[in-house]
Amino acid sequence: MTNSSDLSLGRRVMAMIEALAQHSDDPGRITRLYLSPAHRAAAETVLALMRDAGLDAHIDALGSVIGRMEGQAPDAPALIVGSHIDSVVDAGRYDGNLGVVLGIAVAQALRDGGAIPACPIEIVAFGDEENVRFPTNLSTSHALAGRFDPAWLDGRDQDGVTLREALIRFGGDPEGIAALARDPARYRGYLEVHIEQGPLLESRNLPVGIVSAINGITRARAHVTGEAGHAGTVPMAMRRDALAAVAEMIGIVERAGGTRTDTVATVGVAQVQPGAINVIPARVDFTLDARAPDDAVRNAMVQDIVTECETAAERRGVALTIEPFMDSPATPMEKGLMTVLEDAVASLGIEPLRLASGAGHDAVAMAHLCPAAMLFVRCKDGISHNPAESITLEDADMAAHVLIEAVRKLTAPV
Ligand code: HGY
Ligand code: MN
Ligand code: MN
Repeated sequence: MTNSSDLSLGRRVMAMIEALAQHSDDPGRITRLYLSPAHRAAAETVLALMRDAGLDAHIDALGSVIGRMEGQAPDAPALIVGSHIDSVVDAGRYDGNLGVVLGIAVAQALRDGGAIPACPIEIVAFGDEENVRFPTNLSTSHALAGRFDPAWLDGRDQDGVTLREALIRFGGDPEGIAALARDPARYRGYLEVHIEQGPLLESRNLPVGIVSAINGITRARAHVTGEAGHAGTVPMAMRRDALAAVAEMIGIVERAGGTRTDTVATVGVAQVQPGAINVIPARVDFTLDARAPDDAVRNAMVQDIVTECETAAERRGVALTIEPFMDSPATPMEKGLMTVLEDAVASLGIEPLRLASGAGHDAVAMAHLCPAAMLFVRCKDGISHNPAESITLEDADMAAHVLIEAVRKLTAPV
């Protein structure tokens, strides 16, 4: 069978993408951090879209939006299709959102086609996949897998607001988190469709690909404390300049990340205090994000970074503290589900290509609950975490048809 589509599914997907793109905490760009007002508005839009698609939908205690389509056998293990609706700062409109609206479009297409799946299907819009606002690790999907860390509730954002306080303001329920844990016996699998956020599919002229594994991630918050002083009077040799120290440390991170072709390391945030042109910086708070497909390689790289930064801090007479808050293991996708996705891709006349994911995803957390697999969708120039992120209508439509084929196969009567 090949895909002689009228693109109507793709158009439905792109329309829902635009509906979600309206919700941002920053005028003129897309920023939708976990539990922000824009996240609340987007969650309510997803709730309405799910209900329009015939799903029984609600927003859970942590702010995830859950839509459920009953099957012929209500107690049969369900299939989950999901992704996230939170974003980074000045984000693109497809990262995460695409996988959510594709799930909704597929559920609606099955219902409109009169298909009643053998088992229930749940569509989920997670809210804390980027982990940009709080020092968490895929908190909303880990909660479904029964792995929510209560310490996350006390984590603070850059304004000092705790996750607990933000959750209550959002309308969530800290006391209801434990009950979110799902029984593994009641779930047959998790599928996530996501933009590739890299250039491989485009280079191979393929609209979609099957994810083989997701790289491991270490994230940490670091703090360097030196001594404020007059920029005009303190001799260079007598300074304890926190920003000059961090500049050296950023070089250490960049070199460590580049020692292998399959590793990366990034300092994405650096906040300088007091931040005046004529004051020697007293303190810098910065972040570390280090990744590799192999956990031993990642851990060795992180250890090298820490050791070299500590040496630099000592030589410069500044204090360095490093607070790791994420240790996300490299996660292979489940072979059986990968084969279902490969067969679905091939049935539409596309060469099934397997590729690794340098980006993290909720599938890492969901793999603790049930078998998990991902389908990647080509994105222009591989750009993501950037407002220039884009996909084509045709690829959105193709992804929807692949997902329909896979969902049909996984929810067929046995
Ligand atoms: O950072 C990541 O890999 C993902 O976008 N959260
Ligand atoms: Mn994402
Ligand atoms: Mn992302």
